[in-house]
Order: sequence, then C-alpha cells, then structure tokens
Amino acid sequence: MSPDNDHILVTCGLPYVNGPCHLGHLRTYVPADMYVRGLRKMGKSILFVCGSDSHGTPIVVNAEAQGITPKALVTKYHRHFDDVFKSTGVEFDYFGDTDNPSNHERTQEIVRALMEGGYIYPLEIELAYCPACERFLPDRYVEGICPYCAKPARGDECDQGCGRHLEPGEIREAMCKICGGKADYRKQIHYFFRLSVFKDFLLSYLATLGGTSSARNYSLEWVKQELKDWCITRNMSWGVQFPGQNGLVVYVWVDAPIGYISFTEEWCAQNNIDWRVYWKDKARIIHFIGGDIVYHHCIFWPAMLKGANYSLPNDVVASGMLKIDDKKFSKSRGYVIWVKDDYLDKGLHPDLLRYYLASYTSHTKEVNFAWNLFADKVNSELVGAFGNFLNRALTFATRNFDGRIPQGNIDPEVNEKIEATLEEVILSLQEYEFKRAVDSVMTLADYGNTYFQAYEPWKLIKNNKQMAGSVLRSCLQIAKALVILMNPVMPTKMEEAWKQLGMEGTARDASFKDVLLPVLEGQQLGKPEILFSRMEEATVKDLDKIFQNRIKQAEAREKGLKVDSTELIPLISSSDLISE
Ligand code: B3M
Ligand code: ZN
Repeated sequence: MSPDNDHILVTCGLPYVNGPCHLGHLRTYVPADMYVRGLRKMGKSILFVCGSDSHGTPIVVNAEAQGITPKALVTKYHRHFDDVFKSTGVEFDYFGDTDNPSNHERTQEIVRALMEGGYIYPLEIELAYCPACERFLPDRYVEGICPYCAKPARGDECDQGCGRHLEPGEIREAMCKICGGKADYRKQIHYFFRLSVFKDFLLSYLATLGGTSSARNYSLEWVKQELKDWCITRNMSWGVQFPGQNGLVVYVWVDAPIGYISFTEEWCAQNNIDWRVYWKDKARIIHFIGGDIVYHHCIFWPAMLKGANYSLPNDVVASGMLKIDDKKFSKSRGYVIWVKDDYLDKGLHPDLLRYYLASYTSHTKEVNFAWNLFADKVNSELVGAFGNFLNRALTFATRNFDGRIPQGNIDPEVNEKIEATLEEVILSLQEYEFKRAVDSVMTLADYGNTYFQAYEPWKLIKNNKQMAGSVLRSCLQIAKALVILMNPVMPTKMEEAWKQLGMEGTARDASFKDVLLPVLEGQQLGKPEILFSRMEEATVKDLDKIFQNRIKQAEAREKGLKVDSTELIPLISSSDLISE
C-alpha cells in the first residue's frame, strides 16, 4: 500500500520523564521539528506528536529514592519537558503521557488482539526474588553479573560490559537494589511475545523501510541473525496492567510506542478527526528516534503492529549520538548539558542551539558539543555571515533609499541562485539530510555577501543610483529567501528578521515557493537591528566552568560512593527542585 501523502504523522521518541531534558534529547527533537516546519512550508499537512514515557522501573526506583510517588515524579518532569519544548520552539501538536487512560486502554486492546492472534504465550521462568523485601525484582531493581560477559550488569541491560539487553531471569548473582541483600530465584508465570514468528515479515518490511539507512541496515542484520521472543510482563503495579493478571504490568517497551497511537487518538478526539486515518489506513508514519532504540522501533514495534493489525511506520529516522567535549555523553560522569539550567536559564537564545544541532554534522553521525565550538559557530556563521548580510543589505537600503525597497531589476542570476538553493533544501529535507539543508542556505548567505561586496553599492550610489537600486533590491530578495529557508531552523529569530524586512504576515506562514515572489519596489522596510550578537570569550569561560565543575563533582562522587543510582538520578539540576 503506498502511503497517503496528505496525512503525515511525525513522532519523536518519548522522553522518560525521569529527569530533566538534556542536549541528547534535543539532538533528535530539533531536527524532527525542523523537518515538520519544512514540510509544512512545502504545503504538506502534518500531525506532530510526542509525549512522556511514564512507566518502567527507573521511574519507580527514582521516585522511591526521592520519597515521592511515581505519579508525582512523572507529573513533575512531564511539565518540565513540555516547558522546555515550548521554550526551544519544538512545537508538537500534541504532547501526551503514556499514563493517560487512553494509553492504558489502547495498550490493553493491542495486547488482547495479540493474544487472540496467538502471538502471546505464558511460560514459567525463574526470576530474581528478594526474600528480605518479599518481592520479585524486575529490571532495574536487580543488579548482578551479565551471563554473557561476566561484567557487572543491571537486570535489564549489561550496561558496563557487552551492552546486551537482558531478559528477566537472565542476570546471575542477583542482588536486590532496594535492600542490598542477596536475591534468590523463584519460579513464576510470565508472558512472552512471539517475536520469532515475524522473521519473514520483518525481512520484507525492512527491505522497503524509509528513513535513515542506518536504521534499516542495523535491523536487517539483527533479523537475519536471531529473533528471541520477548518477555512482556513485569511484577509491578506501576504501569499498564496485563489483561486479566493482577500484579503484572506490561513491559514499558510495549505501552511506550503505543503512546504514538493513543496520543494521535487524543489529538484526533479534540479535533473531530477519525484517528484510524493515521493508524488503520494509509497515512505516512515517520518516527524520529535516537540511534540507540532502533531495535525497538524497527523490529519489536512493527511486529506488534502487524500482529494487532495496525498500519506500519514508513520511515524510521535515527539520529547519531551526542558527545560532550569529545567524551561520551554520561549523566553519572557529569558529561551532560541540561537544556534549562545550563542553557536557557543562562539567557542564551534557543535558536542558536537549534542551529548548532541541525548544522553540526549529518543526522546519523555523532554531534560533539563544547562551549567553545558553539561560540565559534555562532560568531563565524550566524554573526559573521548570515546576520552580517541581512544587516548590511537592510541598513544600506534604509539609509540610501528612504527606508524602502528600492526600484530596480532583480538580477536573474540572483533568482537562479535562490531557486537552486530552494531545490537543494527541499531535497535535503526529504532525504533527512538536515546539515546539507542548512549548509545550502548558508551558501546563499555567502553568495549574498559576495554579491554586495562585488557591486560596491556604496560607490554606485554616488554615480549610478539606478544600478545601486537594482543591486539592493536583488540583495533584499536574497534576504527574504534566506529568512524563509532558515525559518524551520531558527523560527523566532527569522520572525524578527521578517519584521525588519517589512514583510507582510509571518515568516512561519510563508511557503517555500514564496522565496521567488519578487520583493515589492517601494515597500516600507522595518528597522534594521542586529539579529545575532557575538559570544564573548568571558561568557564562554563562565559556561564552560559550570560544566567542568560538574565533571569534578561527579568524579568525587564516584570515588566517595560505591554502587548507587547516579545513573538514574541526574546530578545537580535545579529542575529537580520544581515543586509539585
Ligand atoms: N523512553 C527513551 C529512550 O530509550 C524511551 C523512548 C521510548 S519511544 C517509544 O531513549
Ligand atoms: Zn555482558
């Protein structure tokens, strides 16, 4: 079935609402938002949803550590993420919560459908059990030794060794994370999803899956090797109850992606649209995710959808990871930048960060963030090239042409350059090559600077005012194109620039095609103002100091404490202090 391009659903991986938003999150969300804004400029109708991933053991363990209920914890961070997204221009049409009733209902409906289809079966397994606490120890409640590589591991993942996902019961030498005591193993019935029967389906599905080739190729390799059935129940009360089984909830990776469906349902209910258009029909479904959850989105999730008779994702777009100061991102080691505390609260403009993340490297590669690199990019590209051109053209026209767009002919070469840039931007967005899109806009800005410089309008104005008018009108045409094309990346700044250009309406509502609509002779310009200011060295030093201190604190912490839950609890962020 070929997808219906009139109904496009774009989603972003759901943040665990377990701690504050950091740069690693925005690494995925900013390009997704830029993509949505860009496609809207091409006239596409898009629904953009995301929401909180509220279940799973890390949330329960963390809530216990903070002495609050899981609900209080997720409510706090749900608000936090919603706020940060709003402040950084990541504009979802709907930001839901997997603990909403509609997600409980949709999850149970899907699990029942899978049971009816024979895709779920019960099996007695041996699980870690703490005799002192008198409870089974799911996932993060247990630590021990990895059965594959013998390194210390958590119940659900060999986090310090081979990195394998561990199934319930697999961990050796289990210790209870709550009381620190030795756990034993007890038998209990759990439920398994028959992932193994989806092998042929997945091979043909993945062969045509769109998105980044990284997602497709990794998953194909995994499917060709071995597909293990997944245990999809856990002994907990926090989560979506497994139908008909008190005391068992579904594994968080079952109800989390189902959030994509229930959030669509919630938005559709508010807008009087049938949600089935998206999930039971031929809409185009595009998932933006972090590169570390490809397995869940390209294997587990499509198998579940197929088994329960829902539409399948058309594209999975997986972003590369984030490094801080060239080191692997790590909350416990302090290699983290909190979006609110370290960036927004320092008065830095969100659009600069959006620009950095979108243009640093190609979407599937690793982004490295460091304050000096950030400042360099702002100073040389945004201040030195982009902002400089807009300001030069505007100031010159304002001073010499009475604050209006001069009369004169727009140079056909200028129109050609704009048209070529537009084509490149559209193509790059369609191919999820966000850096290439931004780079081509920057090349147009460079062309603008060269054009202005080459024609020397400051000389022309003295002896050939008509020619000077043509040069300036051509420059203002470039400026208009730049603002429209850059709007998906830097929405707020480009709105300011739009006003300075004296354009009607908003940059947001301008379509990509408008880049070629000639700027009107005689139209009043706005007041030219500096759009981007230089980041001074002292500022960079101050910002970096905060970061370096965090690393030092983390090192001290590491030495002072043996095993603790620092990986679960973010270090020193005032976002932790948000009151209920
Ligand atoms: N909550 C976050 C992660 O593993 C996880 C994503 C769920 S997407 C359905 O990156
Ligand atoms: Zn291991």
